[in-house]
Amino acid sequence: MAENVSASAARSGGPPQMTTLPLVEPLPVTGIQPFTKEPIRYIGEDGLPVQPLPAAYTPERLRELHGVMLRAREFDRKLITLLRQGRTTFYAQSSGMEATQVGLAHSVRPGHDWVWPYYRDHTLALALGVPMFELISQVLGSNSDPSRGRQMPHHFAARKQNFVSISSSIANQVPPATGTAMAQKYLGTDEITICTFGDGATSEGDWHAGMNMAGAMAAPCLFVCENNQWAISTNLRGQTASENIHIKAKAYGMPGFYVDGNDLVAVMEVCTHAAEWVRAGNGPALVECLTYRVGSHSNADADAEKHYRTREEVQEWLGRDPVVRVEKLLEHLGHPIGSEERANMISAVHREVDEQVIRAEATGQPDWRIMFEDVYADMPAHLREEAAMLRAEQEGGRK
Ligand SMILES: Cc1ncc(C[n+]2csc(CCOP(=O)(O)OP(=O)(O)O)c2C)c(N)n1
Ligand SMILES: [Mg+2]
Repeated sequence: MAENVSASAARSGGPPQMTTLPLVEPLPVTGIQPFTKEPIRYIGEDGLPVQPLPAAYTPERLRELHGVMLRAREFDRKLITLLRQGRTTFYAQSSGMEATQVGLAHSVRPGHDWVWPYYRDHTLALALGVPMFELISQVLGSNSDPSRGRQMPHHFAARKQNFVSISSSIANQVPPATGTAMAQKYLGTDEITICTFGDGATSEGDWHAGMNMAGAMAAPCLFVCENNQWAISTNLRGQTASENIHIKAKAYGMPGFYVDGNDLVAVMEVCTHAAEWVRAGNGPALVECLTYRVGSHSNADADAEKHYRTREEVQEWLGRDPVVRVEKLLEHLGHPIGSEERANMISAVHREVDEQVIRAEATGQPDWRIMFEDVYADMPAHLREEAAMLRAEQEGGRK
């Protein structure tokens, strides 16, 4: 297929030939290798380093990153409250997955690289600098929502960060992510694409199509599996007979990295290494972050423990809290976050959310007319007809 693309491009005088059939080259020795048996780890569960921390992880930097993680955690907590108050209708928390998403953000150049996220990636969005106001406006479907109430709540997009609109359909972001990466390569840019998905997504045909094509075309795409071990009520063993997810990368001709997704430093190091490998023109890479969703799947299954998983399992993973792990590391480094300081940080996030909710709600609800706008330059006849019908209904209702 690669040859066909190149041949047709040559005939049409189109874009330059793409490299065909990339082979997995041995990586430069950096300590970070693909296809490890165990997840790569820098900070143990007790907060002690299990290998030397790179010099960049100063206590100041770790405190800053901890603040990003805690902000996302408390954002989740507050948004669940909004949901329970009936001010929005859908929310999917990412609590427990902060190290994965904040760590991954570190390897992205916001507004330069392109991100095809999935629906649990608001922590990634926050870490990439998407304003909380935009996220809250989207969840509320207010006038200040960049998608103006036309998307399902909690399905964000952020133009400035090249953060593509989230789709509810599992894995259908994967083929277009590969397409984006192919375009980046054709155009000779130094951009890369980052595509995220859950463990459940790897069972979809779209996932295979996107991964296979990316491998065959050596597309500069970093695929990141946020393996939280559950796809609603299906656990990882029910999802695949493979020993893990990253091993599947071998079949697509790309390196597969395995990382402890609750270890911030490990995710940052592995994702940065993988992104640099992709950026250097080696083709795609897959990173599997092993983590856990400690909350419910969404408000559609509020009582997960009663139905498909045990309270003990959740407790075990709560004991591996990625935010607490950074706190333990800071304590070990002699820069602890005191309980009062932590409480103040939490209050500040709660205030921030409250302020942004008030600000977003004050912009009101989008007018019904906008559903017909921004789609076609010239509105087709059938839409003009529907708009006229709705207008008549609205005006009739007002009498
Ligand atoms: C094509 C498709 N099939 C089924 C669903 C229903 N569905 C919504 S979320 C989900 C689980 C996905 O799990 P995973 O990919 O592991 O992501 P997680 O929710 O665990 O973060 C399913 C099956 C869907 N949205 N789209
Ligand atoms: Mg999952």
